[in-house]
Amino acid sequence: MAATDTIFALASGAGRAAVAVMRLSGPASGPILAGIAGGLPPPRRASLRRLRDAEGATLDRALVLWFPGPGSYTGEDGAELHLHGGPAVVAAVASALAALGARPAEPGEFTRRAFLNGQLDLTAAEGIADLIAAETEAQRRQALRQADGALARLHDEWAGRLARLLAHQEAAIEFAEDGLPTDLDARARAGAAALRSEITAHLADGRKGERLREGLLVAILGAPNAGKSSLLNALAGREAAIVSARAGTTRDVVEVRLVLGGVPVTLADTAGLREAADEIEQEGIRRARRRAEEADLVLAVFAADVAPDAVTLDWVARGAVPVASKVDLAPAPAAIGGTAPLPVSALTGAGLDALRARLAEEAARLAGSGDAALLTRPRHRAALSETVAWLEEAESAPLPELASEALRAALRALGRLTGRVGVEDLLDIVFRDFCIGK
Ligand SMILES: Nc1nc2c(ncn2[C@@H]2O[C@H](COP(=O)(O)OP(=O)(O)OP(=O)(O)O)[C@@H](O)[C@H]2O)c(=O)[nH]1
Ligand SMILES: [Mg+2]
Repeated sequence: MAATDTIFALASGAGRAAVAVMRLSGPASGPILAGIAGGLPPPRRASLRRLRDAEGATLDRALVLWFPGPGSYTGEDGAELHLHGGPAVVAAVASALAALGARPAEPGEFTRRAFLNGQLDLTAAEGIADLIAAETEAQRRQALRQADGALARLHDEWAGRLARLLAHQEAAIEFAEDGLPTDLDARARAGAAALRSEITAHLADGRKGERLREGLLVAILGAPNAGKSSLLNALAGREAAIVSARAGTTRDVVEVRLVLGGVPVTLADTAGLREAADEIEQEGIRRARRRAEEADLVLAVFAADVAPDAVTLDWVARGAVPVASKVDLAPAPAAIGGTAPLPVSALTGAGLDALRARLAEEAARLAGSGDAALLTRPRHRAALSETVAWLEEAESAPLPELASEALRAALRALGRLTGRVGVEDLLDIVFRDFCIGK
């Protein structure tokens, strides 16, 4: 349903800037633009205009653009005002727009309207939100790919196949009623099995897309005094955590943000693990364990001049990357728990480049490079998991009618990915070119 009100918002960032972009969308955009700019400019061309309020006082001289719908971002009539970027200019123009009948937009409302007007699907809208939030190169690539419709195309291909399977299944039911033999039921079920294994393979992506979107968590864990905080500071390039010769210095989780291999990484320094008497330290150790459990990757740090303790060995056995610190004091052991540790010294800087390279490699393995059409949100995973469950149901349903119901439910679940295609729309398309002689 088309929106009846006209909205405006500052499209550029708040605060002082050379240019501020005010955006308008909705049915009254044309009259409002004409009112403030002294007439409508030609469509989609920048024109320099004097903007005036209702009393005729000049507000600013600005570049204005007129975007008649439906070929606009939102699909509605819209406009842009490229103002001088001072807060007072922006405020004056905003009140003039409000006086002409527009209202301030809610967050995301322009893109919401674009979705409701069929200009983009839900995954593309999410891609645009991610593109605005992207902080690293790999995140930018992933967001752009999704905004360009990579996930939507995958969805369309699967939905098209599923709709055909459903059409076959329904034809099988009708032919059976007419007493005609057919293998349509068997074909539909085999097709469901093939589609299910394809979607399942896509779900088994190691949450790469989600990890890249959210960033990775790397926890530094180890015994007290192992040199964990010194390592965090060395990697961060600043004294983020307190370092001292006293065991049990770090009590809370200290986090720094890094970019490794194009992936945003939160590096968390934690309290040294030991049987602590002090209740503050005990709480710190509890937090350290919790952070490590949540982490995508754990660095198990031990000092090269002290044999690694059982807790460190245990984390290495669970897949943590062993790091031998303080190698300026003693050589690193060749292996601990069957794995060669990475030798580093926070004091001399030895081994830090190799550790950074290893972390970048792990980040790429865990989060990808943003170059594939991956699932980027839990809701994508939920929609596809439900689709898979219904497909399984369709394969094993005892009656063709039940298989047909399950396929219909699978199509509905899949449609939630893009929020765009209803089951009935797809069936119309399929039945239009699916001649079954009836
Ligand atoms: N020689 C040498 N000393 C180091 C190195 N890294 C850390 N140290 C020293 O080891 C001691 C402990 O360092 P921290 O970084 O505080 O160790 P930690 O693992 O964070 O200790 P807790 O927070 O108590 O668990 C300090 O006296 C550091 O100066 C290193 O690479 N070489
Ligand atoms: Mg510490």
